[in-house]
Amino acid sequence: RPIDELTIWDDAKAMLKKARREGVETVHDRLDQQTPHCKFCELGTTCRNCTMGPCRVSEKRPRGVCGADADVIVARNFGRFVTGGAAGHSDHGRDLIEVLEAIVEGEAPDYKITDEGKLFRLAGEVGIETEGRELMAVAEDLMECFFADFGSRKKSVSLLSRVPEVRKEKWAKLGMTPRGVDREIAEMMHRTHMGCDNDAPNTLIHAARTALADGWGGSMIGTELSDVIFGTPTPKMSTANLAVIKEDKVNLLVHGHNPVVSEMILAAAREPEMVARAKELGATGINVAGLCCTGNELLMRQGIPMAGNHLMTELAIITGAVEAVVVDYQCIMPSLVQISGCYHTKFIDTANKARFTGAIHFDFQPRTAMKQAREIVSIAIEAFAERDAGRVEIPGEPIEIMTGFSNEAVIEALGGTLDPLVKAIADGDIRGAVGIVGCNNPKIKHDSLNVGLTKELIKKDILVIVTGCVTTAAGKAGLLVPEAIEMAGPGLKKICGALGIPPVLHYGSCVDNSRIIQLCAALANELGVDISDLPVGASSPEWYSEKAAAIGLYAVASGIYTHLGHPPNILGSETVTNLAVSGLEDLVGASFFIEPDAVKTAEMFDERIKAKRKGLGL
Ligand code: BF8
Ligand code: SF4
Repeated sequence: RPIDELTIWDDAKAMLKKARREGVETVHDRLDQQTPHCKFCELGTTCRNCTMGPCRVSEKRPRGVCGADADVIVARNFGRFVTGGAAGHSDHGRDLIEVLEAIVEGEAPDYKITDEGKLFRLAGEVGIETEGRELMAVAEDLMECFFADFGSRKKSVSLLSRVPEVRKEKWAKLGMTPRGVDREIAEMMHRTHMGCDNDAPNTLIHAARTALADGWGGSMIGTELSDVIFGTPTPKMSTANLAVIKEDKVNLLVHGHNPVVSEMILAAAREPEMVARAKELGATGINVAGLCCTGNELLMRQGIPMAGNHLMTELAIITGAVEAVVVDYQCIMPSLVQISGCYHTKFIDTANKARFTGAIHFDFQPRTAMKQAREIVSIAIEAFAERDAGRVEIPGEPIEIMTGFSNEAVIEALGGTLDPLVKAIADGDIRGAVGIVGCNNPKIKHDSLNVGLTKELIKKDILVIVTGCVTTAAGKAGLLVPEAIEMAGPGLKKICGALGIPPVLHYGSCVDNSRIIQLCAALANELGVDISDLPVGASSPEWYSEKAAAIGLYAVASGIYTHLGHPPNILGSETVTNLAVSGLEDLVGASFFIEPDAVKTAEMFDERIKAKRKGLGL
C-alpha cells in the first residue's frame, strides 16, 4: 500500500520511506503478507479448546465435534479474549502491590511512598482505620487489602466502594459483581473448557464480571498505587512526536506499561555521573523519551517527552538515533528486536514474564532497581559511540502538549469540588464528555480516527479525555494545549479558556482509564443518579488489543455507551453480536456501537448525550 494511505503523520511517512529505502520490514509489510485473514477466525467461529477439534463452524457444518454451535464458540472465544486483557492490566496492578509490599518490608531502598495523603485517603475508602496511625502500618493494611482483592475470599473488590449503589444493585442482580480479580480470570478459563458454560449470554455476563474486576480492581489498584509510589500527576507541559529524539544526545526510549521500571531508568539517567559519561563520548546529555503507556506514565508524572504511540514504535528506531529501547511488558512488538538489530540500538527487556529472544535481559527487582537501572543506562550511553551518523534522520519539530490531569488535579483546578464541572454540564457549556482510549491498528490509517473523532467531538462542546495511544495522536494534532480551544465549540472554549486548560485532557495510560470511571462514579454520586444516566461515552477508534476489549466491556458494564471503530471477532454469532450492540442496553444501561466513520460516530455520541441530558432534565 502507498505510504500516504498508511498514516496521517509526516514524521511517520518520512520513517516509512526510510524503512523502505533501507530494506527494513515494518508492521504494515507484515499486515500485507497476512491479508486476507482467515474468515472463520475473523467471525470468531473457530475453536481450539480441545483435541477433538480444532473445529470451524459454518452454515454447512453448524456444530463442532462436541456439539458446540457458533453462539457458544464465539462467546467462549470473546470471553477468553477479554480475560487476556483483564489479566494483563491486573497482573500489572499486582506488580505495584508487590512494590508496596517491598517498601513496607524495607526491601525496596529505591522506592518510597511519595503521596502519603493519597495512601491515607485510599485506606479510608476501603475501610482501613487511619486515625492516629503510622504511615507504614496503614500501608501494610492497604497492601493486604489489595492482595486480597485478587483472591477468592471476598464478595466484591474493595474499590467498588466508589460505585453508585444503584449500579452495584444492578450488578448483584445480574451476577456481575466482581469478586476477586484472579478468581474471575480463572473462572473464565474454567467456563470455557469443553463441556462447561454452553450458554452464550451466560458466558458474556461472566466476561463482563471479569472486565469489571479489571476496571474497578486490577487497573484501579495499578493506577492508585502508582500515584502513591511515584506521585499523583499534576498539570505540566511536554512535547510529542519523533522530533523529541535528539541528534546530539544519548536517546533512551522506555516502552511498555509499568512505571516501576521506567521511573528508575529516568532517575538513573538524571544522575550526574551518567550525564558526565555521556558527555565524555561526545553527547550533550541523556534524553529519556517515552513510547506507549509507560511513556504516558512518565509523561503524566515527570513530563518526559513522548516519541510515539503503538505504530510509531518501530519507526522510532528507524531514525537511527536511538541508543536503547528498554521494555517491560505489553504491546511491545517482537519485531523491535529485529529492527534494533538493523541499527546500533540495544534492545533491553526487564521482566521474566516478557522476555524477547535476542534481547539483553535484566531480571528487574525492587531490591536492586537502581543498580540495575544504572547498568541499563550505561549500556545505552556506551552505544552512542556505535551510532552511524550517516544513517540518522529525525523528522520535523516537536509539538507542545499539556499533560498531568489526574482527578485530584482536575478537582484542585476546579477549586476543590466537582460543583463547577456539574454547573458547566448543567448550563450546557460542556454538553457531555467522551473518553477516547486505546491503540493503533495497521488495518486503520494510523491515527486518522483517533484525531478525527476528537476534533468532531470538541466542536460539539463535548469534552474529550484521552489515555493510552490516543494521547500522542491528540498531542501531535495540537489538541493537548490550551490554544486548542480555537478548535472547540463556544461552550468548551469558554470553560477551558477560563481555566487555562485544553479541551482535550490527557488522563494517563491505559490502566488509568480507571481514573475515568472513577470520575464518572463521582459525578453520578454527586447527582444521585446511576453512571448510565450521565451524558458521557467512551470510544476506542483504532483498538487492537485484548486489553482494549476488556476496557470497552468494563465501560459498558459500568453503564457507559462505548464506540469501537471496528468489531471484535464476534460477528459469527448473531446472539453475541446482538447482545453487544443492543441487548446489553437492557441489562446494564449501555451497549457497544461499531462505526468506522469519525463524523457519524460523533453524531451518535451527540444523540446519546442529548437523550441523557434530557433524562436529567437539562
Ligand atoms: O495499554 S493503547 S496499543 S500501549 S493497549 Fe497498547 Fe493499545 Fe497503546 Fe498501552 Ni493500551
Ligand atoms: Fe471442537 Fe468442541 Fe473441542 Fe471446540 S471444544 S475444538 S468445538 S470439539
